[in-house]
Amino acid sequence: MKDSRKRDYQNLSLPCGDDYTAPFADPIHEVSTPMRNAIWLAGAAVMLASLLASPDAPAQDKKDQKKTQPRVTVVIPLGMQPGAKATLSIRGTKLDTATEVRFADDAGEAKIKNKGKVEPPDKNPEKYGDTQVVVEVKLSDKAVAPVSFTVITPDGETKPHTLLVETSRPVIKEVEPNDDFRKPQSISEPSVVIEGSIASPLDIDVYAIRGKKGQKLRVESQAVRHGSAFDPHIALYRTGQLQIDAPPRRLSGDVAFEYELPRDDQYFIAVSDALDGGGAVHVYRLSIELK
Ligand SMILES: [Ca+2]
Repeated sequence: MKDSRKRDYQNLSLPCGDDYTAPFADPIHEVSTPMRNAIWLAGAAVMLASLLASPDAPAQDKKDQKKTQPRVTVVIPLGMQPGAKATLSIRGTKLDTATEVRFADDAGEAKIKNKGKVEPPDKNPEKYGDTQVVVEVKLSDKAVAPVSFTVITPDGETKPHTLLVETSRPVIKEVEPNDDFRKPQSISEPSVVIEGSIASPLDIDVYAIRGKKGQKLRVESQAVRHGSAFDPHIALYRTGQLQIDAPPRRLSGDVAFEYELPRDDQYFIAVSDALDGGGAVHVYRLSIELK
């Protein structure tokens, strides 16, 4: 079943002909040689300064400290709305002994529902966490971004972790099934944030939006930089035509691109995992703006 969905998607990945457009140059190659030298010198200066400043804090000590301190890797889902109540799963290391989840600036109240060990994706507890604490959160209706929380445990308190709060645009939930270009999830508003997940390996989420020639479509993922295991691959189609496939990574592994629409048409934004992974920690937010 999953394989057939994937094949269906690949059949729609037309070869890159005249319609293929790479809207951005790779930003790394835009950096000039004097600029690269300046960046290298700045990096060397920072390294030297850190060596001089902390002669008795070798790297191994820091590593050990990292292992004994509780740490948040990701919150599922990645965000919620002011005034809302939601159940959040906070993943990380050493969170199975959590005694409290505390929001900064009275932005919200959290009640612990349960806590324990979990299986990390890719057997990578350092990156994705092997424990979780599940909390019921009531966010203040006055909450404005950035909202952050910490988890308190007998071993100490985590660093603040960001909960995404969108106050200017509607946030809509991904609705399955949306794996098929013939049955995509239609987006009717010109500016939205979608809260979704690649819930299982080979899952694909297809969003459709109607646009007019000359309008600019801007798409941005929020996933990797917030600790999600989702490795975003985004392709843009119009009816039967590939427009953009895997635009350059920016934003610490997330994807953002802007594209001027070549004609009045229906456009499809296909979101999938670059490594065909999927699961509870493959969460994302997708910002879509048409103007
Ligand atoms: Ca899907």
